[in-house]
Amino acid sequence: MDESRRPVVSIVMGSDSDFPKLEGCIRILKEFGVKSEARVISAHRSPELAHEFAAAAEERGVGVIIAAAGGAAHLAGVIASLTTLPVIGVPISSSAMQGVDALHSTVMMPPGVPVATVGIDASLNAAVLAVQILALADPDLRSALKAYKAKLAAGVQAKSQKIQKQLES
Ligand code: RP5
Repeated sequence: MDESRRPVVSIVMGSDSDFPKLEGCIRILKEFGVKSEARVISAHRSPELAHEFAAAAEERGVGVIIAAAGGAAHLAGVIASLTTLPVIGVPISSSAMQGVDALHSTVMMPPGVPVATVGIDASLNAAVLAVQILALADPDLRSALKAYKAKLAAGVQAKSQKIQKQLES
């Protein structure tokens, strides 16, 4: 594959029904200019594919894996058991338990096999964390992250000013 087109972040999800919850993740990675790919892989419905994917990811040049799943969410954990790449888990609120089940299934990993778990449906944070990991070896990404954080701070200040104006009027 043409090196410049290799995905650096691989986003995997348990079902296409999870895809709408990954909109924030995809947007942030695009904003930072980080190449990504998205795949549907199920730890339970397509376990061989999950194994194949995890075993080959590093060799394909993937740096960080973001794994999103709902219900009894084992996708991130299974992938983390088969690779030394950092795996970020996104619990999805797709079941009757509104993602609490997926949160516990994703975060409660055994010692030695971590999954960096973000909040329920918090795929945007998964992307920011992925960029922060990649930024360790990329000064341009580090600068872009500093600008992003400065924008967040400016947004808070603007909200504060808006509230103050409302109180004064
Ligand atoms: C999980 O089951 C998926 O990650 C999804 O959140 C949920 C429902 O999947 P579908 O029945 O919509 O395929 O494995």
